[in-house]
Amino acid sequence: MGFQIYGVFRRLLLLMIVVCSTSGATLRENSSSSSKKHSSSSTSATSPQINSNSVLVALLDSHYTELSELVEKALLLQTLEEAVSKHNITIFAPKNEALERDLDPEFKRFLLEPGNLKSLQNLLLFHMIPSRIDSAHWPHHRSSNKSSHHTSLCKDAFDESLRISHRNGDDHISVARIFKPNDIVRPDGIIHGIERVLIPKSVQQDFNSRRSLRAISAVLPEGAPEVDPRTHRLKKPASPAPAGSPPALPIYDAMAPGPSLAPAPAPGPGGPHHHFDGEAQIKDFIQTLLHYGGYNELADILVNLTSLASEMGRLVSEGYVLTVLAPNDEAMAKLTTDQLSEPGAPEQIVYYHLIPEYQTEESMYNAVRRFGKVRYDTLRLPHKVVAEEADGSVKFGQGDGSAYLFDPDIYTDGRISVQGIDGVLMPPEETKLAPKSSPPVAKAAVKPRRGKLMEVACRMLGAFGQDSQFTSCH
Ligand SMILES: *[C@@H]1O[C@H](CO)[C@@H](O)[C@H](O)[C@H]1NC(C)=O
Ligand SMILES: *[C@@H]1O[C@H](CO)[C@@H](O)[C@H](O)[C@H]1NC(C)=O
Ligand SMILES: *[C@@H]1O[C@H](CO)[C@@H](O)[C@H](O)[C@H]1NC(C)=O
Ligand SMILES: *[C@H]1O[C@H](CO)[C@@H](O)[C@H](O)[C@H]1NC(C)=O
Repeated sequence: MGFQIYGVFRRLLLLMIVVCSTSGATLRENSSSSSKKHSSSSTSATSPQINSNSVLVALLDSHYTELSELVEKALLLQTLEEAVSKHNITIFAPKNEALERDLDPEFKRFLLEPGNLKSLQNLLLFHMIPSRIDSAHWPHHRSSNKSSHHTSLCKDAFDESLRISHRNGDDHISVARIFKPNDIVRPDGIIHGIERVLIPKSVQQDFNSRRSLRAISAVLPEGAPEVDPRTHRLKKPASPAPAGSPPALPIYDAMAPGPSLAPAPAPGPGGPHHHFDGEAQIKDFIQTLLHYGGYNELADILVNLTSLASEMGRLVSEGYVLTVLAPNDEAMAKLTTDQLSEPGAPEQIVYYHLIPEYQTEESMYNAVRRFGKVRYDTLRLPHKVVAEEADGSVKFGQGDGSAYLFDPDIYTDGRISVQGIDGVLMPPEETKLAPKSSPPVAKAAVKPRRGKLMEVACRMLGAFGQDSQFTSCH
């Protein structure tokens, strides 16, 4: 009921907007002319005509009420009318829950602030592509040569294409699952329903710099001088570095000394003042990994087996950025017991998958296309990981030990980026040694489920009589 009335209201609103904009155009175009009759016929030829069968009318009338409301709030109707008068458009419409519930409330508030209209417009236009993309034409194979990269209507994201891919039995646009392909089909466009909001980097950056500015200004009154636990010297007073600028020390100076096989410490009460809440961001990305599916082993290692999650949280809190190359569960299952049983091996393995830079699928793909081979630093000094283009994707490592970028941009928030890969990477010298010293463990033994790393770690801890400390082992 309410819906129907709402729909009618919307149609009226659109009609009003169309009438207003055409008559506005008429006035503007013909201010010098007094021949009204002539002018009205001429404007109908020049200014965008909106057909009641248009995809725009369908959008405003659809169950994507949150999206259409935002399109109106962002004053985008006229832009879109002009777009559909020239070409078809494809709209990837986030379902209402994605815009209502799933969006970080702080981010949503940011978008709705009048001063941030441009960010809201960019965000919405990022969901629209200036051509007709019917689901019948989507690539269904990752090495398919059909171009699956599309540029959106968001001009500030011209270098950030949206990729349509097929994985885990579903189509995705960038990170969002397309749950209703071809939901609404009209002569001038198509609407596909997607499960989450796509956020262009520019908007993310605007938001992050705004947020860090606010966080820093909130912290500004300095308390007692602090002693740096790493150097045992007095911490320098907060440097006047601009908000969001990277920390002065290289990330290696900020890392905890030496790997230690220890469960994550319980979070202490009231943490220190951080510019960024790195812990929350890490938690968020691990939640995302778990929801995404197929990355439980890595999540388990980060959270339960080692203190890496809190270590990463601390680094991010201090302003460092990280890209996580996340091996999926299948890849993890192929690790041999020998590869895991050295003390500190899980940390060393994970450190080799952490790149102290913020990279997305897009930026890495562009880099390997442009430069051929790219070497990224890892947190496992001094080893670097090599990336190159292969089969229209990014391939890391070399030879047998290589892995494809398989699930791009699982999580990207401007500080942490998580890229799913289909293999576990080892520094070159170790890939040579590892298979020799350890015949692969029978594959069948690998499937069951507490992670294998967990098993090994629990066994080791058991041997040292520390079992009781490590609740996850029971
Ligand atoms: C939109 O796509 C349809 C079907 O491909 C085509 O017939 C039509 O001419 C296109 N419209 C515009 C404005 O390009
Ligand atoms: C796909 O593109 C690559 C190079 O970009 C080319 O070597 C390969 O032959 C193409 N494959 C098909 C099936 O066209
Ligand atoms: C950590 O261990 C607990 C208890 O065994 C388990 O319920 C939880 O899912 C694990 N966390 C992750 C991220 O795997
Ligand atoms: C408005 O009307 C005049 C005729 O008086 C016509 O020549 C012109 O095309 C119209 N204005 C514009 C700019 O289209």
